[in-house]
Amino acid sequence: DVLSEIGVGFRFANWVGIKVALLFGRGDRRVGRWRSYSAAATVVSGFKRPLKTAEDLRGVRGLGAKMVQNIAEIIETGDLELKHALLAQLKPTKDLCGLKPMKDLCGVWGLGPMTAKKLIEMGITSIPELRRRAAEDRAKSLLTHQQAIGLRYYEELQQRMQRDEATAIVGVVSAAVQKLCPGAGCIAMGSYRRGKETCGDVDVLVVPPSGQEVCEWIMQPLLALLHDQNFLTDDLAGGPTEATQNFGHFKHRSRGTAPEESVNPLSKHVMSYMGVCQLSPTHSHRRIDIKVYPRSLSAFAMLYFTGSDYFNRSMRFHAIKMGRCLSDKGLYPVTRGSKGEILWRGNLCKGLYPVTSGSKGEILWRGKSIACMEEKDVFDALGLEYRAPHERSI
Ligand code: DCP
Ligand code: MG
Ligand code: MN
Repeated sequence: DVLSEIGVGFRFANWVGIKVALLFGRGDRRVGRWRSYSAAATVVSGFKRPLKTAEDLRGVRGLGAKMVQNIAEIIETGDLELKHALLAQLKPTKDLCGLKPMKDLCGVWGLGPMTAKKLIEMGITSIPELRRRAAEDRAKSLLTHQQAIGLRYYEELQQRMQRDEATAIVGVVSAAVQKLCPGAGCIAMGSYRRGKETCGDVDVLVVPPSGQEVCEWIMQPLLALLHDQNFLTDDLAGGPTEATQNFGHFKHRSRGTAPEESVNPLSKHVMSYMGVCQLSPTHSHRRIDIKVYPRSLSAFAMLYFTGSDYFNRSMRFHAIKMGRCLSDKGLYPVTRGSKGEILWRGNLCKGLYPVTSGSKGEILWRGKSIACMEEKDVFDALGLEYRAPHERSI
């Protein structure tokens, strides 16, 4: 618990650290330290045997000698003296005074620290000020289309909704899906599936009817129908006018030596949409994410889309330790490179070879995905005990 407390501190420190680094153009070395505590907390919380003495941790991967010493201290005294020193170090940054403009501006959907920094340099330090300047800026060069939508609904999108509103929103999407493709699955993901009382947005996964492998064709007519119903009010990404093919599929670096099979041919049947919806004119605008996946990828998609993001990171970290790579589309065996490893060597020229060297952890080869029809199969393949969605909100 003490470790995860520091782990939670890490999440905060990491957020603040990154923003500070971007704001002042330098890295915060303390962030690295928090990262190792966070990793240790993940390892310890996933520890299946009873943890009685530090001896039980001997040989566990991901825990350094110092970390084992810290854990021994926690086991013996129930506390970690270092924790107080570390948390004390955090104090100056916990006061967000200087960071308030950064925090406020980054609250606009689609607006990241880079744009925020630019805006702050232009003297824009608050949402009202940003609204004034964006309205004056006739050329609309100040914000992207997405950021402008984020700014328009800033207050509404800051609010989390109650579960029953999310239920109603999924109901609208589900009815439209059934109309277009009877028998297709339409499942609420994200915080909703994890059983949270409130949801920041609504995440919906559409999977083909049983017996069918793909149904990505549904995305365009589904969006058109939901727009006609005045349910969708704005498109943020993957909208009907864009090619809705998923943006995130595996791009292999050309200099690598991965065989053809490293590209998952099913990923071209994945569709991803982000937008804004409204149940009725008296309801608030809400963020909605809709994804369509092939049947054989649905277990990986559900696992990813259920989250939490932190849980996903832990599971992916575990997969890496096992020489695998877990994504929303598969669980692959991989070979990773080490730092400085020579990936390509050209012809001898004036006594020297031109070379391309790799970085640590870079994927050099990726095999075919292990087939998993259910989420539990993914846990099994990774040697992990199954965790139900409501146990994934770490
Ligand atoms: N996800 C992820 N990494 C990210 C973003 C998302 O792994 N950087 C995955 C895990 C999330 C899921 O997608 O649980 C849905 O993303 P959301 O941003 O909608 O997060 P949640 O639904 O978990 O929380 P919220 O209630 O704030 O929407
Ligand atoms: Mg969500
Ligand atoms: Mn979402």
